[in-house]
Amino acid sequence: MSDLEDVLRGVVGDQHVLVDEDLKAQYQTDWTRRFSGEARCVVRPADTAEVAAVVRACAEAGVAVTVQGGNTGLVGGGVPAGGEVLLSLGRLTSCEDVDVLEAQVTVGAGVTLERLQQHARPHGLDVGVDLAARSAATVGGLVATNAGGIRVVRYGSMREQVTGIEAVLADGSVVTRLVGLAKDNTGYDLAQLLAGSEGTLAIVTRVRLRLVPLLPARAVALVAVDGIGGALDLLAAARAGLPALAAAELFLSEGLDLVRAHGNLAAPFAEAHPAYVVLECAARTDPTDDLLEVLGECEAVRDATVASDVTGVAKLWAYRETHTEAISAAGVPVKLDVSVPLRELAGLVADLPGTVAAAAPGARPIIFGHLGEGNLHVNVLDAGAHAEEVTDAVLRLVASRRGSISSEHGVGRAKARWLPLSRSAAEVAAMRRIKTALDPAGLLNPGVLLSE
Ligand code: 2HG
Ligand code: ZN
Repeated sequence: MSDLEDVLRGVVGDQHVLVDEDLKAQYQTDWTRRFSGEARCVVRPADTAEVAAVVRACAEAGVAVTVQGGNTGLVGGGVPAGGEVLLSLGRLTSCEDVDVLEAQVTVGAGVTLERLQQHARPHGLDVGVDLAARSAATVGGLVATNAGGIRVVRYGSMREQVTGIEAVLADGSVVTRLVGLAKDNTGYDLAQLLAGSEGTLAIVTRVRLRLVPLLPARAVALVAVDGIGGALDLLAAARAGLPALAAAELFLSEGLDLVRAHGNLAAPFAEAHPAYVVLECAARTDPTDDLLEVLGECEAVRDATVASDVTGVAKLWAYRETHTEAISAAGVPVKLDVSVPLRELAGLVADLPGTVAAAAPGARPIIFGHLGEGNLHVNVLDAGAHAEEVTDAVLRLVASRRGSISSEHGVGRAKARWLPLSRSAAEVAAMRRIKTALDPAGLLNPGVLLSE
């Protein structure tokens, strides 16, 4: 092929520049099958120096770069639009020794969340972020998208775990700040600027992360409630009464029916209920008694089942964590990820079915998510040719309730045109100026986050 591919082969080795269609295929389509685009080639560098050399070569050739981690994203931010070099960071798997004194660790962008958990846990430490895609999602992608997941209620999003970063800028220069000082007020915090920037400002190649105490004793309750009002009453009681609270998740009866049919799961309760909350407590010693006490005192609880053994805990989590795969098995959904202030949550959930039906007659909204943050995953099945109308209607509804059009999955390509619903003109203009300053030629992830 052309000169650029030859230069890239010289940097990463022949076998790590993929040009054959069948080899490129798995990188060009996201796992939900909703986004795909043709990459000029796929390049798999091994370390920061190789990433920098690849970026320099692309910059010289004027060819844009799409950055990909574990390809578990949900907004098309890691697949090409067409013609880009696809930079896959899966080989950046360095794992430095866990620094037990600082409770931090430095790892490469391609390390999966599961591998990182396995690396930290023998030292009595754990990762503050956890999510269902843990076996494939990589640290670089988690940071670039500021991923959330099921522990945000306790430890915050990925951004809160980041204490240092190494990244390659659009001109191929490298910024490295991996000491992880607990206090450091020496100007702009580049690590925090890059967290959540979706690969549009720089390519994250290594990350220093804060670790949290490993809490081996877990108690999980699956709780039936009458609706969102009851779920929020339970959340308030759990926040006030359970210092060990580690997760507070939500799903509704339609989602339960779907995951039960998909996974052949038993009904958790004798009767069906409108809404269900998963509460998890994590501590050094068994937190079950505290959990039972709070459930016993909360009037919103209609029924509850509690587990603290590994198998029982996994069984209860399956009702929540298998939503994504059960939905994907039922069809290709419109996937929206929104958040509103908690006081707006009940109104939003009440309005959603009507809004969806008006945009796409016969469509089925499946609603679940992270209760603690007012973060709903609105997955709409059977929207047919009306995906755009559903997206527009739901995102406008969310904006009218002072919400965010992207709570934890990012904006990607999927929602770039709706960004002004959540960000003022002045904010978007400031973002564009930052983008232009760091990537004047628009080489990194064009079309992601900021529409072209
Ligand atoms: C989750 O919370 C993930 O399970 C995926 O963020 C959400 O599939 C989705 O829409
Ligand atoms: Zn989620």
